[in-house]
Amino acid sequence: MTDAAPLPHEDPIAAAARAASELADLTGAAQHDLALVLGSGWLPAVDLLGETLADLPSTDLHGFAPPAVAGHAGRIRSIATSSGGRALVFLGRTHVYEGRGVEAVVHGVRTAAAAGCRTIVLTNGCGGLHPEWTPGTPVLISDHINMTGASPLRGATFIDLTDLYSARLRALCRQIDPTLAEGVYLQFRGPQYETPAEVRMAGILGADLVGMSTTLEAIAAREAGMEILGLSLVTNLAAGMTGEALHHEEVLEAGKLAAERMGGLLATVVSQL
Ligand code: 8IG
Repeated sequence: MTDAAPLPHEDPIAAAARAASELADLTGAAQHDLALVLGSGWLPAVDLLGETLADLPSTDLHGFAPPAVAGHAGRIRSIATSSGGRALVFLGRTHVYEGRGVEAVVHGVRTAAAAGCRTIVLTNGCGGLHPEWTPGTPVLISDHINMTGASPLRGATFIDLTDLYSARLRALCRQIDPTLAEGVYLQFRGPQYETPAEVRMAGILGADLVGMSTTLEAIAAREAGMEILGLSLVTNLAAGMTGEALHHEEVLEAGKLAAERMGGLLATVVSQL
């Protein structure tokens, strides 16, 4: 463990390379093949992914900040997948609203790329805009709207975001589970949940899901040349869609209830990557 976050004056790619080198030492794996970021509601699924070969607090690696949110565990596991690959699993992530800067938000993604991962599965818990998507419903992310006003890119880095969320990987998921819906994920900065008016705005803009993560990670992953699968778990109906207020606890509860389905889905996907 060294600095609390990639330092403002430190090159983020160099910081990720350093973390990846420490990861190789601590896990005994020179390379990892794919990465998964497990967000709210997805953590209980981790035990179904394969045999855990190493498990460490993310703060053991250069540039990772301690977790700020209950239920966001901040650990990293190295897992043997049933297809003979090695997966790097991030349990918890750094969010924009933590105020540590965009570089800290995407440091895990860049570390995964530096560790050799060519594919990344980005998961999150989110609010759903369609009443038929009851809490516990998984949705494939087909595209995103980044409303954070931020970007992980520096300078004139004009990267293409067409097919950001791999059509190939989405089709693979639909083969595994033909009932899977697809939707556009809109990221707000948070940490407050939306007002009902903001949820209506999100719907008018073309969103099906609202959350506080994923889009900046996807952009950084695309910059690094990775193929991206985005999976949301609708843990609650977005604000104003029911008469109820939103609570962080219901988010965690929906995850526990959906763990088996999510774990099964993820394990099957991972075995085919
Ligand atoms: I879990 O309803 C979860 N994360 N912005 N809105 C936003 N983020 C979320 C929500 C939600 N639920």
